[in-house]
Amino acid sequence: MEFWWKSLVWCMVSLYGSIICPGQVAGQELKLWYDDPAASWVEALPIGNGRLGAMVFGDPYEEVIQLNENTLYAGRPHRNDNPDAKEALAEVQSMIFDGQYGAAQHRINETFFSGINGMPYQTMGQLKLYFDDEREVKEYRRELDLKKALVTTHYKKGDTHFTTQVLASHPDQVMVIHLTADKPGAIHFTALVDRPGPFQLQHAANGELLMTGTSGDHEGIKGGVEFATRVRVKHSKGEMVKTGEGIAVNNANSATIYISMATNFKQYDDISGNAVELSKQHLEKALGKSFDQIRKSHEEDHRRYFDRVSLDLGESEAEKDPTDKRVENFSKRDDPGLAALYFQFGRYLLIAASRAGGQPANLQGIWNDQLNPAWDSKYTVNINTEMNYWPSEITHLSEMNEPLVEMVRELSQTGRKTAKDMYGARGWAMHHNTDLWRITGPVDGAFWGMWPMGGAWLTQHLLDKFDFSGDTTYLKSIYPILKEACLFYLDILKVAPETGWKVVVPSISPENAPYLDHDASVGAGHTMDNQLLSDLFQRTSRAASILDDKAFAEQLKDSWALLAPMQIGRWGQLQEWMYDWDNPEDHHRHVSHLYGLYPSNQISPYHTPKLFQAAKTSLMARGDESTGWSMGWKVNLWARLLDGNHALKLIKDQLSPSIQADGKQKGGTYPNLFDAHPPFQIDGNFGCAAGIAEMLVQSHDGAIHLLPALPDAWETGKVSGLRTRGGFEVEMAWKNGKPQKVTISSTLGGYCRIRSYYPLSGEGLQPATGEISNPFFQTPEVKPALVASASTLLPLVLDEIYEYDLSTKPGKKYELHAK
Ligand code: FUC
Repeated sequence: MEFWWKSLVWCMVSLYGSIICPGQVAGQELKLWYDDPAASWVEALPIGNGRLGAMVFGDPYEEVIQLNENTLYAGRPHRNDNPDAKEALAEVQSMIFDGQYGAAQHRINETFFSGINGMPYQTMGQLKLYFDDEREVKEYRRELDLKKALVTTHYKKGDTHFTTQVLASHPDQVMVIHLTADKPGAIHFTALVDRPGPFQLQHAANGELLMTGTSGDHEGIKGGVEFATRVRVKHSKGEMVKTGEGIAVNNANSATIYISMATNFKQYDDISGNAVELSKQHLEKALGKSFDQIRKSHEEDHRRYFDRVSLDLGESEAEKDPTDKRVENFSKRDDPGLAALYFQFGRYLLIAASRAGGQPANLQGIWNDQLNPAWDSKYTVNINTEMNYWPSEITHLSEMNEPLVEMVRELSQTGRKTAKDMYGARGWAMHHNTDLWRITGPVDGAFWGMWPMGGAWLTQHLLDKFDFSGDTTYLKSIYPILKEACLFYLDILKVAPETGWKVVVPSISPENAPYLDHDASVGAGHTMDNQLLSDLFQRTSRAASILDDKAFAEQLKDSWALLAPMQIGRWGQLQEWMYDWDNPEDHHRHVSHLYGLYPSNQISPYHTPKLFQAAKTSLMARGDESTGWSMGWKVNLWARLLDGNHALKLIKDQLSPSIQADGKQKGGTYPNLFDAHPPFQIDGNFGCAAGIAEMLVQSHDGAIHLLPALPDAWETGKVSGLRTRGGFEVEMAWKNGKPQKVTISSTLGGYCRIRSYYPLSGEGLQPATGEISNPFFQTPEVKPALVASASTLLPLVLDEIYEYDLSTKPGKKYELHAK
């Protein structure tokens, strides 16, 4: 009786009121939890405040907190253009138009590359806590609470219960570890910091550990990022002593460890900051606050964003299991809650990795334990960086894409010289990669890197932010970036002699080659390039009209008219190339030509049905299983193809364990829910989270489409807080696949068009007539597709739809019901 009572008190007290004991059913709580410490980095749990990141292992004998600061990159300000490109350009273009693709690729490799391929993002190192207590561990549980943004580890040694809580605070700009026990004087540990690269360590005043150093040299660029990490311990009772290189705390009731990290990085061309000073300022401010004070403002700050969206896809028995077991079994049993958890984990990661005023999330967000991570953990902009931000608008985290907007602004500055020196063009240019230094020259060689389209894709995100917010002051602030992106393409487009279309040359269809015909990747007029320019010209033209730059708006319309149409090839597929080179056996991870279907809205079941069918044929041929991010993309693509069951199949493929019985890894998910390319790449997390939203609400195709791609397995559920173009917000409950109660909130007012597979009723709801007058629901103009053979087209079968118009006022809510 007494034991029962005591454990209940322990459960309640130690978890701040959430009554969860080890092994208990977590219900629909938004937690990742495990009954073992992390044995590897992809089992550890991520925390972050946008700038500082950590992976928490939860080890009761030797705790590891792996540390990151997101401006710690190798190298220093530099550029990577090769001006020889300008002279070779005309020659390369005529080689391509002559069909000498291999020779053109060879010449590009000689003249376009500088040998500098971007600088790696580097780990800060790790903090280790040695507990020096070998007693057996019982009642172990560690968890990441997505709502509180808090990692907690509990266990019992002897008859003492220990709790460790770790968080990364945005308001206080420090990370904090709080160690407690339910017996007085039970806290003992030694803290040490180190890193896999060079560093200096000293004991500063007040028992503080100070680690300093400089980032690595790379590809001939000398390391210039100076970093500083400070670790300071406050404890109640007991004592604190210096030990060799560390600090030891003995016999304390509790201890709070403050970690402050900073670098000298100010901007891509300025590293004149003072890491030692800045880390000290952050630390000293935070030290004045107790753990509870820091935790409280941290939680408030995090929940301000996180709580905007809730998602319930139904409960199941599976929720009794730890998260890694749920991933293991996801494809074999019904566990809709794991999809909802994964969705919210994506939102959690975006809040933790991308905060206004800082750097955008890179290939690993902000979490990296190496000095030379895969693909340098920088920014690959031929899919990966964009995918990181797919969930930002629809899942109501628009503030989190501000670092991306700023990065594009900076690229528009550095990219001007690239446009001028390499192409003799106006405007700004970039290729398929960048890093902290905002390099804009091509990297990695022609096969992968000869793609001058980064600016065209990234600017779409700037425009999306406007379409969701309707903020014309913001539109004005990004307009010069858009205009100069257009100027570059207006200057470099060339007429393809055989077709007369204006095309980008040289370029690639990322990172594929038409192996059926030849194996060089470089060519002209690839479908994705045409689609990107169609979006860039049309959307910038619309922005120009809004902002009264009429002449430019007209020029862009005229230029759009000269671009190539999409083509449907010999097996009914959407052609990836200007020529019908597509191989039906091609399972390449990139599906670049399907950009027109998602994230763009050029391909629609209602407006361009032939292209819709051709896109489906192409996607079916590409297959399902692939790298993590490729599956994340396909979730969105199947959602846009209005096939919820196939989208869920992709989620199941993506949420299957990456690590196989033989130790080999495949595209999938790690035990900590990180996406596996493999290796870990965060884009897949974000891509799939966006895809789940896209299955529930879409707004790109002339209306807000409710439950456009709901799988049979999610027949009952609720969602709130999803955002749409035109500044609307959707809350909705559904049963047997049918929307029950739908609440539309309007922030901008104006007409709202609603599309549903079921009839709806509600005050002010009118059957839709004619074109919708709200400009945010306008769909793009698409040239008629060229079709090789109509007999190869898939038959089009669409569910019946009901469309309504609703006149809305800003700040008002509208309730709709199933009829
Ligand atoms: C692109 C992809 C790879 C990988 C890399 C970071 O090059 O083709 O699969 O995701 O980016």
